Amino acid sequence: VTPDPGAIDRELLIAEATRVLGQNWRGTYTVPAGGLYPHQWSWDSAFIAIGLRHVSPRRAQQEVESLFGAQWDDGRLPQIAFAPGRDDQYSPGPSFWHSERIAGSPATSTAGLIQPPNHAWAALLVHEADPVESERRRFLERAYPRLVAWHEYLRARRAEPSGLLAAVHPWETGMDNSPAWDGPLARVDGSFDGVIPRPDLEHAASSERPSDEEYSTYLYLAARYRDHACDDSGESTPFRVVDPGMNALWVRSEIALARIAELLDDSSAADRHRADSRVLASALESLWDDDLTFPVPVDALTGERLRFRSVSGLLTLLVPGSPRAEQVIDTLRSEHFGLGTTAMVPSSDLTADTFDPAQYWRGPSWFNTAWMIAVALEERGHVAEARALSTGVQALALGSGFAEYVDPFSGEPRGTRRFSWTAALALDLASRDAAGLR
Ligand code: 9WN
Repeated sequence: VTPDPGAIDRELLIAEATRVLGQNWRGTYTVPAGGLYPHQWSWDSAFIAIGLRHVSPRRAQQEVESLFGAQWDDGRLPQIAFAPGRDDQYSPGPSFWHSERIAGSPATSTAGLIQPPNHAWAALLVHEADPVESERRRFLERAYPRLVAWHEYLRARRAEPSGLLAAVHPWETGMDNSPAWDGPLARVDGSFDGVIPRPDLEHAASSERPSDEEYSTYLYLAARYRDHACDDSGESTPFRVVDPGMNALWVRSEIALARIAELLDDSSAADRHRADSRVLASALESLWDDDLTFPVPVDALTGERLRFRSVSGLLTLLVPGSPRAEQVIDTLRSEHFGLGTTAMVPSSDLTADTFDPAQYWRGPSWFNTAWMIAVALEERGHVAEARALSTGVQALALGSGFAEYVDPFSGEPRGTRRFSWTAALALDLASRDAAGLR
């Protein structure tokens, strides 16, 4: 499925995507989708801001700032900042987390977990869209200390001896039911005691969402983390994985922080961020698996490599200078991900027994990962493949009604519709094309 670039009506795409973002805007931030996700999500907001910067740089800044309003004293940016007064449509919600009972939580109600750190990267892109408006609102000056505190949290509370950050829950990776987590989840000895609410199934088919069994473990892990005051101690979680995608985004954001520090005339801070990014980038190399010739996650509790090819490993392409990038791109082109032969890029190895074209992170193609891979291919000079992927993202976003994810072969919409990051990132690519910029 390789859509013809000439066949996309870019004006229509930009207009429709802007409409989706308008509908999902809640005054100071954007919900991922009305219905299924009625609150503010962390890495969603960063992706959304990257699209919003073309519609309204000011709104893009507010999107990020609104998430900073939910930052904890320890620097963490929470997975979810709950909309006040909404506890019905999404589980687990504010009455599950009771963040107000945990020391160091913000005034607003939030989840205790985190999501991948794409925020500094997004903040820089938002600034670059309109430096004058950014300077007028002192956007970077205000954002910088928040972003530094966020990265400090990762370093102080989440870093493993390798220096890489660990996720304490599958939700933190943003790729919740990736087959890579099957092994570590099977080792979790506990399940949630109580009814498992599934309001999500009112908005998406059960064949396209995690199972009740998976939810039982997710809720058990979340409750245990909460009951340990989200303190990141060994006791707080029996699940701890080092994910290539999360760490690649951390490197990318650390590099963005260096640039932000430079723009704020702090060259010694810029040097520090650059040095930190290099240390992280070299630690990321430890995830390379010689058998699969691909970066894989590690179970931080057992030291075991989780030998599975997931789209998360492809995100290491975002790290400049990564020595194995061309080998990763070869895998992207191979039967495992089928670049150019499938719509966008599947979330999981096409040849794996677990592959399922409809099931959430176990096969379908997602727009945020395709956008990141298109950006990385372009930066690395694989321009034709980058443009083809960008065209795929734009055509499928519009054609699917801005689906949350799509079947990699047919491009059929899966999950919910009018999904914000799908609209935002397609809008970003269309705006770059329209401006003749890359
Ligand atoms: C749990 C909001 C989020 C995304 C994640 C995606 C999905 C939530 C859920 O939706 O996860 O965080 O309830 O399924 O997996 O990447 O941030 O769009």
